[in-house]
Amino acid sequence: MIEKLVMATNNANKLREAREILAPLGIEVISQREAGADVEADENGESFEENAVIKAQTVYDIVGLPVIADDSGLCVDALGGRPGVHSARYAPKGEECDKLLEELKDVPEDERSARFECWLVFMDYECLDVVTGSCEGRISTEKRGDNGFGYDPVFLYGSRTLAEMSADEKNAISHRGAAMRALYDLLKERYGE
Ligand code: ITT
Repeated sequence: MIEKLVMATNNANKLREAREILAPLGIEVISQREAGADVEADENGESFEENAVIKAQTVYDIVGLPVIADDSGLCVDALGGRPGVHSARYAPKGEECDKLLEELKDVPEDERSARFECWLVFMDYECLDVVTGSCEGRISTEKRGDNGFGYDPVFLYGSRTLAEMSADEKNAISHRGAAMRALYDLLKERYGE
């Protein structure tokens, strides 16, 4: 089984979550910077999958070790799936929840369905795998909770926002948790325990 992966991301929260999810499964995750790849990929793809492959390839070309890359985002039904692939650029960091609440201010509670999606790519020599995970919920009418990052304070899973959950609780139901566990299953099948 693979014991070490490089994660192609500059998002410290994603890195932390990947470590929390994969460490108990025996896989150490090191950051692209720790691996010597201090780069920002040009995320000009039109889909989560394309962008995840671009990120993985950018870092793999430098480090030459097994790499994972996560492209993820929030798709809001009342907005036709926006911000979707543009979630990171929807608003300045720290202002994304307020902007979303403002955009949805006239949308009734039963029309506020949304989902987080995660496309996770594994890249190694002659090897490219893509797995996905999603998390269904609704957009709240106010921010709640201090945990997590990004849109977590306005994403309701049941009666709580993701920002009101502990790290373990979020990882157990999140899009990233689902994708990381799917990747683990795939690697286990290929490389054994
Ligand atoms: P890297 O490209 O370096 O990995 P990034 O933050 O730019 O970092 P993405 O392009 O995949 O990553 O954008 C994902 C955005 O979607 C992220 O910045 C958040 O705003 C949002 N997002 C993704 N997963 C989330 C989560 O678990 N909780 C809250 N917001 C999330």
